Amino acid sequence: MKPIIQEIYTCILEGDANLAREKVQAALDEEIAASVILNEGMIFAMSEVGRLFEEGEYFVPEMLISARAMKTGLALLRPHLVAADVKPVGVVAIGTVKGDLHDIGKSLVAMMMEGSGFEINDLGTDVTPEAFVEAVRAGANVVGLSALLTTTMPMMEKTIQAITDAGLRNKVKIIIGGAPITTEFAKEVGADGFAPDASQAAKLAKSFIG
Ligand code: B1M
Repeated sequence: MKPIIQEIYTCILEGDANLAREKVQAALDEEIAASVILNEGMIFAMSEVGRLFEEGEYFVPEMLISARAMKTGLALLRPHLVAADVKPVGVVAIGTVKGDLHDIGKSLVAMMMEGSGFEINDLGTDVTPEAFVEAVRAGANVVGLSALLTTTMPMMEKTIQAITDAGLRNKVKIIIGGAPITTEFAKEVGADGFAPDASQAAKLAKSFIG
């Protein structure tokens, strides 16, 4: 691993947002690919934060400051992940389901989809099934549901059910994802597909729109 990537990893693990901004900029200046900075430095650090939380070494405040450092770095990577001047191929309504406040993975998926030419309607976190239904009524062709908690996974099924009950299920493709989600779960809840990461989510959305 390049020293600068190791430094980015450490800044995020330690939640130093200012240093994370500085180091991510330095890595970009060294012409290291945004995907390498993201996957080998930043996402790797967040996995370690999760491990430390599980082991009782980190608590919610530590997770929060690491998330803040991650977001600071992501803001710098954004223009590199999102292509400019692409004609929209479709509209994606994306959000983290009701009860769930994790937004880093969802925002990454939104960025990669934007980079693939989609117009993004980012509904944020803690999004009710009704808000997703409204977004489909407003013209989304793809719905992206994110969940990071096992306790909020059932909300994905409720959201899909709400879209079905509103008579809109045949108007959209529904993609779900997040750390606890699997292909089997996606089939069980009636989603059209599951993607394990942001770039595969973008590819899947594109394959649906053709
Ligand atoms: Co939370 N948290 N958290 N947390 N948190 C996890 C998820 C956890 C696994 C930590 C752990 O125990 N190891 C655990 C869940 C356990 C479980 O459910 N089995 C957990 C817990 C327990 C909690 C609280 C309950 C803690 C508490 O209060 N006691 C609480 C819940 C709050 C709530 O949501 N109601 C909580 C709170 C928080 C913070 C607010 C402090 C903070 C979030 C800040 C924020 O997002 N703004 C936080 C964080 C940072 C984490 C960890 C450490 C990191 C998450 C992250 O951003 N990862 C996380 C541990 C972990 O994931 N290892 C953890 C980086 C991100 C890039 O990855 O989001 O997985 P991820 O996204 C990936 C893929 O999953 C995929 O693409 C992305 C990569 O390209 N993907 C999709 C995501 N969405 C997709 C959608 C798609 C397709 C792919 O299609 C639409």
